[in-house]
Amino acid sequence: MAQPDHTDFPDHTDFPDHTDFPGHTDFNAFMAGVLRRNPNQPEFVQAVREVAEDVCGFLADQPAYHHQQVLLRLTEPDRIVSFRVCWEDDVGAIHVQRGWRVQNNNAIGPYKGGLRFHPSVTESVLKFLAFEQTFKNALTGLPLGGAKGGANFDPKGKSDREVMRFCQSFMTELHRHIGADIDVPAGDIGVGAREIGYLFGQYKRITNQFTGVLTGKGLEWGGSLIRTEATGYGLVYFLCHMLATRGEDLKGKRVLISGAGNVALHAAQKAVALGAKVLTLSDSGGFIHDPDGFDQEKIDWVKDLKETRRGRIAAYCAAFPRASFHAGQRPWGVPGDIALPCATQNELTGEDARTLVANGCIAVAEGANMPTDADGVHVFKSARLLYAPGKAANAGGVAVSGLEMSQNSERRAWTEDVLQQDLQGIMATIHHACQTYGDQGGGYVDYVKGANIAGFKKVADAMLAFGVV
Ligand code: NDP
Ligand code: 2IT
Repeated sequence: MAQPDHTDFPDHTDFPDHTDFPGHTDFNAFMAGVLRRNPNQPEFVQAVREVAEDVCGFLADQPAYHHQQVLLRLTEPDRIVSFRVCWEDDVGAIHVQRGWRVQNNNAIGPYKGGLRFHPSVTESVLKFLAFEQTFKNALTGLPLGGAKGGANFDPKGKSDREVMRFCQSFMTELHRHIGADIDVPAGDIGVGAREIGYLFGQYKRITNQFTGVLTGKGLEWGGSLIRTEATGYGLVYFLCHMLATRGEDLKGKRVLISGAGNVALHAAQKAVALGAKVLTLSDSGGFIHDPDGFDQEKIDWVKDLKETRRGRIAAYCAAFPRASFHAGQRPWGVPGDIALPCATQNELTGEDARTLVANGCIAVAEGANMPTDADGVHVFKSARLLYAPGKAANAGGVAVSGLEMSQNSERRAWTEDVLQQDLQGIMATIHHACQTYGDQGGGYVDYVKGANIAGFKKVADAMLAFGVV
């Protein structure tokens, strides 16, 4: 019988013995294959490794999945579209950016996931995000596949008109690949309400259709209540469930938050509302430490600074002189009980994790996607911290995006009460799924393992039903 070409696409060597699954050995062989096929894509390999570490063990006595190479198939995106985005700045200079949409998997629903506009965006970053999104979306219990897209465009320092022209140019190509039942993008870093407006306006103009093709829309044109708040609020709901397993709550807890964007500020808002003392926020310039804590008024001040004035976080200290700004640093050295990384990937290293543990931190919940590097994850697991990966803890955003899609389909808008209840119910369900698959005995839940296996199982079962495609 003809063997697959081992030099081209060495999937056969990844699982040398199809009748057996010798666990750890296969994990190494599997990862060697992932590395070979994805050279110079460290973020993607990191995200796959984190899932494979747990899923390979789970597969050991699940021949149905490993005989069908489900994990291997999940690590090859269904497709990646890459395109040129040209735009003209306010003085007439022409710029060329690169745009992408990575459609990772649509086994359980239309592709779904955000768009990121940031100079650090590469194919590797978007592949890791689309891969993680696939598991996250499965955890929500909603019919959503996994995707991510974006461009290496930096909205910072650009005028509204420049951002508009960029968004229009980006959508002029992207519109061919998306649709309310095909792929539904949303926001992420650098893509907020303003960008979604320009993107939706251009989609509607090109196609002459008013559909739920994007989420995070304005309330006047098909958006959902609480979508803006959902990721940060959901993160804190998830955190509360984790704390409750140890008889704790948020009252009086000192919370360190990184970022000062959508996720960070709404997480801060909910944490403060539940009695926590939030001590830090940050942006790419450094972090601010307010020893008095941020109250709602201060959070609103930062929101206005970032969203309306589009300023830098350092400006906070001029308005609130008891606070200090630490240029070029991250907040993880400030003593605190809880850490909520809400900025970007790999912003919390092994060294940061050791500092947090040494300072008595009891819980870490990820608002950002993969903010903790591989070393940091192992530090948290070894210390048996309450540690929730982004794919579980920040799923509230995409969950309410899913609810926005449902509202668009029925051309109705649900009340805030209904949406709040749904969001809280979904976060509780995800927490329960993590407990089910991540319970290590002795009161310790490995939330990473729980999220990986619960997410994998749902997508894998759908893939098995479809046969080899
Ligand atoms: P925003 O653009 O609103 O805010 C991003 C924040 O992170 C800003 O404060 C930004 O600072 C900071 N930041 C971005 N890149 C870097 C970097 N390389 N180094 C240091 N700081 C950085 O994005 P969101 O709040 O929407 O997203 C934050 C994280 O949450 C991302 O990881 C995203 O993938 C994740 N997420 C977002 C969801 C959503 O619904 N929006 C849902 C689930 C996860 P600066 O202004 O200086 O760039
Ligand atoms: O990472 C994420 O889950 C998001 N940026 C939100 C995606 C969405 O489709 O709402």
